[in-house]
Amino acid sequence: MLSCSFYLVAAVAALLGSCRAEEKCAGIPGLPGAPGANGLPGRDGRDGLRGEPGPPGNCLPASLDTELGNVLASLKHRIARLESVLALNAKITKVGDKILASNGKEVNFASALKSCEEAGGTLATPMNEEENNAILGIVKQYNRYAYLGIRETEAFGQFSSMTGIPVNYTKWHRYEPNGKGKEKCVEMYMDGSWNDKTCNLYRLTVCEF
Ligand SMILES: [Ca+2]
Repeated sequence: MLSCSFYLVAAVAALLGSCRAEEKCAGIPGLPGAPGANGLPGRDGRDGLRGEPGPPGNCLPASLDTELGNVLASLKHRIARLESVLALNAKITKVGDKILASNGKEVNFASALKSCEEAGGTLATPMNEEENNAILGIVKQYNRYAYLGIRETEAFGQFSSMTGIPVNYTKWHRYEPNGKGKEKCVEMYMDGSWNDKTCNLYRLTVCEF
């Protein structure tokens, strides 16, 4: 019995002794823990290095610029010749930067304005004596009164162009305007003078471009 107990104690002592000798015991590895929560965002980093220069912009090379310039000059020359042909045939009248033209139709103010706008212009609006005379030339050519691109504003006796600009130049006939708010449109007489008139009459359409 004694020898059995001795061996048992000796075996335990040997086991403890071997653990002490290695300072740690080899156990079963534990399960991995759950992932931690995300940390706060870090601070901004420092500026990066300067990049390479970008590609060149859309500037045209000088040679192509010259070529375009020649094309434009050629187009301008051609358009000028076409204008001369149209003017020769009394289809258009050039005055300053404006081109005047009529389709020869006599309609009410709204229809006349619509025709001009659909063609990319507006009703002829004389801004000075030269332009008034140019419109008069067309009025005489067709021998018809024409509506001008001038209308009375909400304020009686005040007239403005279709874009709302008050007219500085005027050519009222004697005792005109006399509509007192009842003649909102303006017609040109055969002598180039103006008369405020109702807008529902049939007058020559003269456009400016
Ligand atoms: Ca009148």
